[in-house]
Amino acid sequence: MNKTVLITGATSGFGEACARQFAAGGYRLIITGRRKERLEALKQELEAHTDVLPLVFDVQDKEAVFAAINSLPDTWTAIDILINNAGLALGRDHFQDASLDDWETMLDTNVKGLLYVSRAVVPLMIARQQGHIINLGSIAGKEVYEKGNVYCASKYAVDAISKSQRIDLLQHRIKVTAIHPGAADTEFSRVRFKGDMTQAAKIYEGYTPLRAEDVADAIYYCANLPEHVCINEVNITCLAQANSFYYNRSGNA
Ligand code: NDP
Ligand code: 8X3
Repeated sequence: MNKTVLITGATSGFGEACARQFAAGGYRLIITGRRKERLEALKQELEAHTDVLPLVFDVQDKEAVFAAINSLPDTWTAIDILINNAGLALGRDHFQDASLDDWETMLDTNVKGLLYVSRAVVPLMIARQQGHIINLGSIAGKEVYEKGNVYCASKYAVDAISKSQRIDLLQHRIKVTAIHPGAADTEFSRVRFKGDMTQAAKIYEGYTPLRAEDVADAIYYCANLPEHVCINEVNITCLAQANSFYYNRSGNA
């Protein structure tokens, strides 16, 4: 096995869990994020198993994204799988109260960042007439919930972009899979509530949420099917969650 996977947002949560899972499966890893020290620590941990190339950039920064991908060493340009995972929610407020800065950061990261990284990597896949793009959407991109407004909008956009990538890249034999998880206990809520651990913990009260490894398992499964098979999308929640609104918080799930 000498396939290469590029994972955005590998410093935490789903991305970090994917890095471990794909390393265990023998993939070569390009791991990206803004927190350099975390990328270096992950490289140190995983390089006993596989080759690891850390790249530090902010997906919101168009020039930095293209500079990083366009200056990949020749031995790293054959990217088989791109996991567009970097993303975040900021705030959970009614539309009329929400911060415009938070809205812009979510759109710049979850939508524009995903577009920049995809546009930078897709030519490398087209040149080889093969590849697999795996985009992290959310159940928030399937059903809008109160106070979800622009985060939900950003994930609806990921859903739409995934569908259109699948159509436009069809002739180039590139698979596109959208993964739509429900509540998962990562750093996501701590980031959303800007370090307020009490508010973050409340999200997961009364039930067992998904773990990052659960989502990485689903991603790994989708990435390792026969060449002629593509799972187009996956909606994945914990046992206690039916959709964006209905949770079983009784403590029995
Ligand atoms: P985490 O907060 O644990 O991880 C987010 C990752 O994204 C980090 O590695 C972070 O790296 C990276 N990231 C954020 N902003 C940027 C940026 N501007 N440039 C580069 N990297 C960035 O969250 P999750 O693992 O839970 O989230 C991963 C994805 O899954 C997100 O797209 C999220 O919206 C989605 N999701 C999460 C769910 C959940 O309940 N946890 C459910 C459904 C979807 P760094 O800070 O080092 O840059
Ligand atoms: C994260 C899941 O329900 O917090 O995308 O929006 S939710």
